[in-house]
Amino acid sequence: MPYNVDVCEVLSLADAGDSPVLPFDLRGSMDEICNFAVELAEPQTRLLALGGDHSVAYANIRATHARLCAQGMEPAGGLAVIHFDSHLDTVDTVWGEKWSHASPFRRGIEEGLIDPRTMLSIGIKGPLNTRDDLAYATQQGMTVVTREMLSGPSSAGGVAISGFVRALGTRSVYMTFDVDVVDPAFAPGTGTPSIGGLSSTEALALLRLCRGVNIVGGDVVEVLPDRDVSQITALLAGHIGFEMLALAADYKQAH
Ligand SMILES: [Mn+2]
Repeated sequence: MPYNVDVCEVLSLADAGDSPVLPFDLRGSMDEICNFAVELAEPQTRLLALGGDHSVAYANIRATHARLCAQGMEPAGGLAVIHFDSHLDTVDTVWGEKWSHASPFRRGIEEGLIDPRTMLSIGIKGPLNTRDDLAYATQQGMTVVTREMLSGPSSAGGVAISGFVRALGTRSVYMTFDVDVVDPAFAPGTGTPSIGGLSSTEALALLRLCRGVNIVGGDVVEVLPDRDVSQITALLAGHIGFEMLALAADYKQAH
């Protein structure tokens, strides 16, 4: 409604089914998911991935980057990323594992898939996984809008998001939404619930501040059905996905 757009009229949508994974091989799963996503339809088709934990964002970012390259549109310096999360997910390793849900953006930056100077992380709050993940994000030039900076769209954080979005112009943006950025009162069905998060209403308002970005790929992740209550987390995540489609439809309608 805020964009005055009919999503299904502007976009042609199809459910591509479930990606294969290798439950005992995280690195191998990244290749499986990426290959599955790359081979779907024509390269200019845009991917919205639903489900999985945040590790799959790395695979989908790699696939989105490969799709752009296949069209001769390789993003200079890497993709811009708008990232909603309680956590930075820039940890180097967890118990020796480099490919868990704590590390997707570290790997993406290392491989040049993401340009950290055009990466915005929204809703971040403590406790941090390690001191190093924030130090790494800061050193790489990521923009971090903490939970404390966000108390409505006119807050310091809201102003920072609007400025970041304007500066992106028509750059190719990957949008990734970890449902744990929303408070467990609204989204209990997740693997790393984090107290003091956004309300559903605040999350929608912040997404709508991203109006005008050129979303070329995205995901909604970290829904854990076994911990959900009355499917309220699934309902929220489904709606967040719809909001991303509405942003994409609005952009297409305007260009
Ligand atoms: Mn995450």
